[in-house]
Amino acid sequence: MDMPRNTFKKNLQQAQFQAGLFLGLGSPLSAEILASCGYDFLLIDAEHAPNDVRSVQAQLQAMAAYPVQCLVRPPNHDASLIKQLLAAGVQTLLVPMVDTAEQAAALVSAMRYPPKGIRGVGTALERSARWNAVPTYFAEVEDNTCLIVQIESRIGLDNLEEIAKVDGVDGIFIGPADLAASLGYLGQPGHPEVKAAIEQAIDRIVASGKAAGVFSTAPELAKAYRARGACFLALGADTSVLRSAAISLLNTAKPAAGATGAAY
Ligand code: 3PY
Ligand code: MG
Repeated sequence: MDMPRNTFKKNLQQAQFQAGLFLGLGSPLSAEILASCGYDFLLIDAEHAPNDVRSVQAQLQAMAAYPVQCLVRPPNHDASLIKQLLAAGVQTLLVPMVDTAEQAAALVSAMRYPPKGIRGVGTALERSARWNAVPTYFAEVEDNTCLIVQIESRIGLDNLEEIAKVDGVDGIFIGPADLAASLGYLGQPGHPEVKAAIEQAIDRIVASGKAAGVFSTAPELAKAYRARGACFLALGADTSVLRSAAISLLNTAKPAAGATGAAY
């Protein structure tokens, strides 16, 4: 069989706009429902949501029949966890809390086979290579593997150009909630100072030649970040979509029964 294509990476290279949603429900069923909705990408979150390698794999399997790109956010930079996630068939990782070029380089190394990196070879056991059913796997794996690093701290912003220079980093994604906290605005990701910092970061990412992305649940912020040059946006999370839709429905029968709350 053919190597599964990483069209998310290809679209980043061509600066083609992509809109996505974070998945925190940990459910193959809800992942499949969302895969049918037309998003360009869905990101299974294992940083804040209760996902492990098995639940990630089950959601990838549920979404495999749909033309949606599946990303995963691991909880940390651990190379052996990254190895397991890649083995499960994840082709794009979005890694949180990257503050330095050294951290970014270590992540690239974790995702590449020797001699370029440290990823172990075990394709007979891996969904990534469809258990050796993909004859071109080793020739095509690097072109179909994508690393997005998250910058979400003051120190990460200070090091942005150095991080962007790392070969193998395909894109940089700004996390407004953590960045707001780092800048002294905990719980205020839409604060004007945070917005200004994000816009400057987008300018610098675009100038570096790498793709820029942002998590932006407020439509007016999403619009502003896109206009500034961000080419991939996460528009929210399944948890918030479920909660706000449930509350809106309840409000049709019992007005003002509930408030949706923040969506980050
Ligand atoms: C943040 O806003 O900190 C995030 O990581 C969202 O993706
Ligand atoms: Mg974050």
